Amino acid sequence: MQQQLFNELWKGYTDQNPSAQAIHDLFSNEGELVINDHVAFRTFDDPRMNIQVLAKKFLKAGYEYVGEYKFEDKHLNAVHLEHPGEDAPRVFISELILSEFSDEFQKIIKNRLNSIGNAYYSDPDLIHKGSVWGKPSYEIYQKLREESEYGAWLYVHGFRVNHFTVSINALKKYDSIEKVNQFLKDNGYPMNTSGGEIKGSPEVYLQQSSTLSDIIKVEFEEGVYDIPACFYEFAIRYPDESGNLFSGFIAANANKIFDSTNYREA
Ligand code: OOG
Ligand code: NI
Repeated sequence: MQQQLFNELWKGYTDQNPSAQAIHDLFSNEGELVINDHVAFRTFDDPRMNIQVLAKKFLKAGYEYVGEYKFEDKHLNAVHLEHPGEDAPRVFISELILSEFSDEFQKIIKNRLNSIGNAYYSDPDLIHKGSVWGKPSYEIYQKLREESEYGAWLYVHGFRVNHFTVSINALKKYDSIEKVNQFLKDNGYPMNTSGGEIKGSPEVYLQQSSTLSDIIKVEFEEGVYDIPACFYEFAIRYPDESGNLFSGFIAANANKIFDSTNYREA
């Protein structure tokens, strides 16, 4: 039942980030079944568009809140939702805590958020809408980065799925994160090495890795510039003390996954 929603999200994501489709096809061509462990979204903690607002679409579809996370150094809150009745991907939503930034940073973001009517934010399809605010400024993008790469990314890209995640548990031949990473590197995809290529360990029941975001051309007020968009993630889960596969997220892993969208030269 969630298939249509995830198909739409996949279309928007792969249209913008062709490497995700290419990697998906590489695994399919190896005879692998590509299943999504989770998808992730980013937002600001402004009450017009915070986690609760983005979660609405999923709550309506039968999802429930399961986990809560905090990232002090990145000034983020996050939650994850699961669908109790269906084999649907987990949904991870984070939000930037604006009050923890400089006055100037807050002013820039507030101006952008106020540049459109509040009705835009109550659209149930907000999660597909991307940058609802029109052309960004490259100078401001670079300025926001001094305080938050996440904030700068969100200022430009707006509301869209930030990554899909391949479940390594569902792969046959590529049955470890080491094998997956090697396969990606052999095919020329640069990996996020922040905190090491593999985030987590069997001891915390979750290992993750991700590609670096695709660099795409974005039209700014000042002209067209190459900047990072979205990435593809890979996750393997292990049984916890209860004997069931661990289903949550690990803040220390996630903290480094966020860095996949950091600005870098093309
Ligand atoms: C989310 C980073 C965290 C995970 O699986 O722990 C994450 C983001 O980059 O928006 O995806
Ligand atoms: Ni993720």
